[in-house]
Amino acid sequence: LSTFDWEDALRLADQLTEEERMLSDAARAFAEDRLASRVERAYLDEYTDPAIFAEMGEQGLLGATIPEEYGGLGAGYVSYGLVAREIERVDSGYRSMMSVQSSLVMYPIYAYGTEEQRKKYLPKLASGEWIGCFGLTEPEAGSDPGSLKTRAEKIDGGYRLTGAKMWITNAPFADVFVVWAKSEAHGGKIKGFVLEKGMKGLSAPKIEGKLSLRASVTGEIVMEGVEVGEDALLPHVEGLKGPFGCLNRARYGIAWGVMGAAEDCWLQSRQYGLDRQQFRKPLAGTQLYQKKLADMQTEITLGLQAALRVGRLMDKGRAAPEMISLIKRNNCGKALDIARIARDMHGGNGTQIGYKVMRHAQNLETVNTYEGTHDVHALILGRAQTGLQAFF
Ligand code: TGC
Ligand code: FAD
Repeated sequence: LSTFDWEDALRLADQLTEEERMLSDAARAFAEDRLASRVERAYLDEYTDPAIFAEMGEQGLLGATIPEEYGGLGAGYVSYGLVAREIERVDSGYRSMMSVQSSLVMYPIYAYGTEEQRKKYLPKLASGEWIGCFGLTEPEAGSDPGSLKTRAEKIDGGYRLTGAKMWITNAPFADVFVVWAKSEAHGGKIKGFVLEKGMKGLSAPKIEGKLSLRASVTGEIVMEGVEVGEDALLPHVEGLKGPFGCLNRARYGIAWGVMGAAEDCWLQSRQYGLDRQQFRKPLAGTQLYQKKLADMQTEITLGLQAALRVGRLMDKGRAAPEMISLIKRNNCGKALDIARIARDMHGGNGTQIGYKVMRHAQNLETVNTYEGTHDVHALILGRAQTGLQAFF
């Protein structure tokens, strides 16, 4: 039998290719050097530095799975997941910024757009020169996006869009807006449109006062009769499967990302327990403390292993959306539990920004909610095994 590496209990690293390990190491170095140093101030001030996009772009971390001819790395989905894990080890908000740009803006333009749209948008989104956002959710359509109300009317040479989107990551400083609307010219079916900052009737006010993901800006998208040409339409998809095709990829990345945040909480808690003495012994020498550390290690190890399995299947084109629901739901729920317990294990210090665990716990509240809540993914899995839909 071999020795046990407590930090990598099932030897995840051995299951990666040399290229995957290199990209993961580069993402970790970037996150430590460029993101870790600014996150506390950003979080306290509820400030998002738009320069982060260009810095991520320089490292090749935006649209990693997009082919090189459009500015991506042409990397696989395991690589994309490893990047998400390293960025979210620092902060879920920074991972949000990266995954919206990559999976929710670049992917639909690549998969559903024309060659002209790909050439116009993808290289600038990959470099971070342009920032993108994805508008699906509305004030009255969250878990049920099929009931969205944004309308695209047909006008001479294009469309007129009217409606409002809510809770949109990156929106207040976005240059490119991928929005989903019911199009009268397509029998009322959902179609995707690419809007640009500065269009008449388009605005994106910031939503103030979030107590979660404070380093990632969130806004509304207000469309008051925004007129666009035919070239704004994403022609190659119709219906809810358009936005869901993007969400499959982003949800998969989140399943890796949250494990990064959970690992940070676990490692912080272990070190804190070794350093902190109460009752004349280290906290880490108590049975209760060790049980919590063992639970964290177990859930993180299993969650990463499951994410790797789904990533390998995605790279072979064999992953089903329900597999992604399973890992998104499990890993978000487990990461949130781990962060809350880590906060408790730090006692009073756990409330301080410098100990990180409470920031992770606050962030993971959102991550457990967006891209399909914990319960919505349970209903997707329940429907798959019973054949009965329980949404309504
Ligand atoms: P349903 O009848 O199930 O499906 C309607 C059509 O969509 C297709 N479809 C999918 N296609 C591909 N992948 C998937 N995962 C798909 N899920 C559904 C389906 O085949 C069908 O196609 P067709 O051709 O037959 O019409 O739809 P429903 O209305 O019953 O939906 C139910 C439900 C709950 C599953 C779904 O609406 C859901 O997942 N709700 C959650 C909403 C959500 O995830 N919103 C995310 C907003 S974006 C966001 O949060 C970004 S945060 C990013 C960040 O900052 O990191
Ligand atoms: P609701 O759908 O109203 O759900 C409220 C509660 O009811 C939840 O617990 C839910 O599980 C439960 N529930 C709902 N339906 C059922 C049911 N049938 N049975 C049982 N329980 C049910 N959206 C975008 O389009 N783009 C973005 O970039 C984006 N970024 C976001 C960033 C942040 C910080 C946040 C907070 C949200 C973001 N979202 C974004 C929106 C996000 O996807 C939604 O908040 C999420 O899908 C849930 O919708 P809702 O908030 O309307 O909650």
